[in-house]
Amino acid sequence: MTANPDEGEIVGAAPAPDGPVSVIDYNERIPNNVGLATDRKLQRALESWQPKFLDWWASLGPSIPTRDVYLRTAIAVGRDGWANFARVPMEQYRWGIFLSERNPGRTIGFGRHLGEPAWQEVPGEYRADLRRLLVVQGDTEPASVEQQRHLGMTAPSLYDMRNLFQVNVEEGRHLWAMVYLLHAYFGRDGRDEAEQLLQRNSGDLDKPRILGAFNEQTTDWLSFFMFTYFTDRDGKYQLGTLKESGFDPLARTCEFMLREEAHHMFVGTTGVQRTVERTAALLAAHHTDDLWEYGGIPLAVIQKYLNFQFSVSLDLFGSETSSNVASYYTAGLKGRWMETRRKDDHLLADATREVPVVRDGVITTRTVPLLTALNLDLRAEYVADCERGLRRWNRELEQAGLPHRLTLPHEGFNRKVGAFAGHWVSPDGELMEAADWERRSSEWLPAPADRDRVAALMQPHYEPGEFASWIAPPGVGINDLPVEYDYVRF
Ligand code: BYC
Repeated sequence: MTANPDEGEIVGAAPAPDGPVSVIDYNERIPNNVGLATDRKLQRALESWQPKFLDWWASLGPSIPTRDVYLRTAIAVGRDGWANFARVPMEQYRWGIFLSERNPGRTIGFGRHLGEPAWQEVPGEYRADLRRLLVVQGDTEPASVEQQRHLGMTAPSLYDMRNLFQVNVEEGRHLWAMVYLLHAYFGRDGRDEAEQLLQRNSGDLDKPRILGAFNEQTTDWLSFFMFTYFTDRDGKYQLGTLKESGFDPLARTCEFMLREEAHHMFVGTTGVQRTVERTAALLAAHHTDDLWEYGGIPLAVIQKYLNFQFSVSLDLFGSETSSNVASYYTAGLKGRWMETRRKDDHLLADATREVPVVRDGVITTRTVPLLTALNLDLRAEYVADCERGLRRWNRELEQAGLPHRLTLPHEGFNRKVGAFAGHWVSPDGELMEAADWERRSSEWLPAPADRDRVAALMQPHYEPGEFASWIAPPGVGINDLPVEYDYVRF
């Protein structure tokens, strides 16, 4: 078993359970650990949504036909033991509803209801806000599957293709998680929202997905790795705040989702790392930045992809100052990252924070009530986490004896939401005129020519143990299997 200390990710066999577990019943039409069989009305409602989900998966899920894939499926929800690995035909994957164990004594950890018992039902006054949070969260899950649907056609190896499909089935399950909450707790309008989650589609001009980054195309595997690194990481942080929610079913749902999310982070961190490793080896061997002819991706292009995905992911945190986030917090709906470990009053009524602002042609700060700055509080935690991966990637360059380094662009670069929207900031943080910025943007963001050259490298490699020229093989396989195992069969 191999643990990745940065991510808490386990890539080996599932450990034996050592805490309370609730076993998931796979004899049910919808596998679950929420006692669905005892609520006939809810069961019928979800069973009528299920075929629509399967139709959606068939038409907008992975487009490459496969016989079976070596996938991990949750079999029990407990502290540790929960994953089972097997070869599964993708269309027979058992999506289900899994919540972490209930802690009967749990109380609300922040806001005006601090110390009150966590809610098992939706409080009427917060119904609209909670529904909105669930819908935004739920909307991202199928969106990412849609964005990634053609990537199987150009997988750099069977190992990578398997990881893509693992991410996809889990995003599908995360959609189930939100749909369960909408059906179980929001009646008719929850059911309507659940329908809409399958009707909006990524990039659709008439019915796009709600958040910007989920309407961008994931055109190639470098984009995919950057997406799983930067955008899935937003997911990790947003789920972390919802895990603190006073609405207990949401908290328990997110807690379990976060366990699955760790694998997505792992795919991103190691995917970019292996790409950089290959680039570093080619750079060291050939002493030229133009690596295309050697089958590698130039570091400058990797940096452009990074700049793009980081900046669109920062937009996912909303504005630096937001009355929405203040009311979510005060109401006890959405907490802070690691809320329970924070040593303050968990009310934040008098606290303040500096937030960035562009004023009179300069980037400066202003002081606002902390409550309204909680999107920035979360974003700052996220950025610090992003830096950790960057250090890992830069170690590859260091170890190859190269002076080059990857960097995160300035928080104001390429932003469409918040204080920097409508301003033109370079990756170094220089405020520019729009025309100058536009003229230089192809130095900073992937230009069509860069994307074309990356796309040209994306040749599929479907022989076990074979890897594309632009990426190094991983150190270990999945679940203690060899790297050259046939993780996907056709
Ligand atoms: N695009 O007050 P503000 C994941 C809207 S990823 C478009 O600053 P707020 C995953 C905003 O809705 C995690 N619109 O925003 C990853 C508001 O509209 P209204 C997903 C945007 O509410 C990979 C207005 O602008 N989960 O799980 O404080 C693969 C004013 O905004 C955007 C969540 O996000 C945008 N980027 O914060 C698979 C958690 N940003 O109300 C999955 C749930 C803002 O005026 N969502 N707007 O009509 C939330 O907590 C909050 O809604 C947001 C925005 C953090 C998104």
